[in-house]
Amino acid sequence: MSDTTATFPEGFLWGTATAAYQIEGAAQEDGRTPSIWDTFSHTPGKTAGGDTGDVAVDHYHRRTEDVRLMAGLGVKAYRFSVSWPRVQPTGRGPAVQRGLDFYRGLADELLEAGIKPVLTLYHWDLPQELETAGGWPERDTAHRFADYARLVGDALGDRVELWTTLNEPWCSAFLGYAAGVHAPGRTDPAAALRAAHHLNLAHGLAVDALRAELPARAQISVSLNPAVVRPRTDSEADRDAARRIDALATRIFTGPMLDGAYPPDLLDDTARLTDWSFVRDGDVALIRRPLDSIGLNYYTPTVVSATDGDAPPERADGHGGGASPWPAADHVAFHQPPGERTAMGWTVDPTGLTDLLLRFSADAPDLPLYITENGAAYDDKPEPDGSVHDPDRIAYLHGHIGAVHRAMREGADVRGYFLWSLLDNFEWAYGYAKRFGAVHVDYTTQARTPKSSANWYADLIRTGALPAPGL
Ligand code: GBH
Repeated sequence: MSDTTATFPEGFLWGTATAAYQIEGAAQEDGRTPSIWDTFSHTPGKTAGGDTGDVAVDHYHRRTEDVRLMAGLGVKAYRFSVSWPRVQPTGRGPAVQRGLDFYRGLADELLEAGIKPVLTLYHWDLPQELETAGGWPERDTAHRFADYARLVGDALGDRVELWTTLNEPWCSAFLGYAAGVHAPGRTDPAAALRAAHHLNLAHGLAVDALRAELPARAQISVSLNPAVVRPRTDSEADRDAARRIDALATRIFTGPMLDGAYPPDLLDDTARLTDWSFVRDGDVALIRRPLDSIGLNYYTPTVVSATDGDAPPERADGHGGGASPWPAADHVAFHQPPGERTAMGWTVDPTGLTDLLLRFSADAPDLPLYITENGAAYDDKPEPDGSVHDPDRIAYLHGHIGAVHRAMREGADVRGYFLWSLLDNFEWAYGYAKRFGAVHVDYTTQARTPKSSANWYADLIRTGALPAPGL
């Protein structure tokens, strides 16, 4: 075997990932009530083309076919999320059995197919009633989340071993409450910081709630999207801009979750917006609960520089001239890193993934790591014969899975990789215009067609070896 072939350990967990609101549809069936994403996507001007998740890719009715599709690819694990308003429509009170039955049935079908279910409790679909009561900026929402975690833990603890509390709390807090480009679409940076704290608290309370419900073999994790922040130059000002963004993107979560404190520099940087008095004595102890692993989602790095505050910062973060997702960081400019881009406009840079893994490996040496999301959108178009060729996606995956292997060679304890996404789906504010799937979906017929990347991924899973580039 040539030394350019990267071989992964036996038992490495090769998976695919999705999220409830992006794929399920059936928005009004079996007792489900609106989430903040139903409200947001039905508000004119919030999503591309006015797209909504009402139907999405109809996974609620095509679950069995989708599991069969994964079995055909030889996928070892499937990361999905539970729709909170399907299970607990008002965000309070007893569970709806039909809602839980859907996920119990899904887990059963996965287990029968030899696929490990990996369950995320929250991938952004807060029950609208809880937002109406104040949403994540309100402390009570964290307690509601712990109750919900208990219900789901009780219903699925016998079937699911791998649990994730939150997916990307950064997006929930800062895209949802500061930039307003995600639901609930608010643009209040101080509220976003409160939301971040209450998401942290929700995570910690949910870990305890799950531990109380789940058998001892269960593993509990959280999926973060730490920005891989690079200063544009080595100047002190640019390095300070990178430090500030790192605090807002990553250490605001890992500080309390892993280290037991909010970073002092974060508290200083944001002092003009809040005195952080919403953090009560004892909160950080509630947040820092023992975890079994960390999930990391990675797509592209972030390059920043300091501006003098006069010129409007060049924004390469997809938010145009709108409100910033970065509270109290107006003098930080975001730059498009050079290189090839995906259909999202995100630069392809696998070195960021190696850096991310090595950073977490150094900062949390006792915790195994999973890549819980990585992938790319491209403008895939079916050939006349219906087949879909996506060499760009294969190259992207090749580069990034190679980057995972590189981090492992340098000592990172990486246990699995989840391709985002199994299917083309509702890409949030971008609607159906951006296709992340390894499997193509025809949005008229709902027909599923594995793209060439799906077959490439199936070969990788089968052999456990990443061929040298070009093979
Ligand atoms: C993930 O979000 C989601 O978990 C998943 O549901 C989604 O479909 C997938 O990725 C693809 O988008 O421009 O300032 O927001 C990733 C969201 C996008 C958040 C890039 C950070 C860069 C900084 N990330 N974004 S900014």
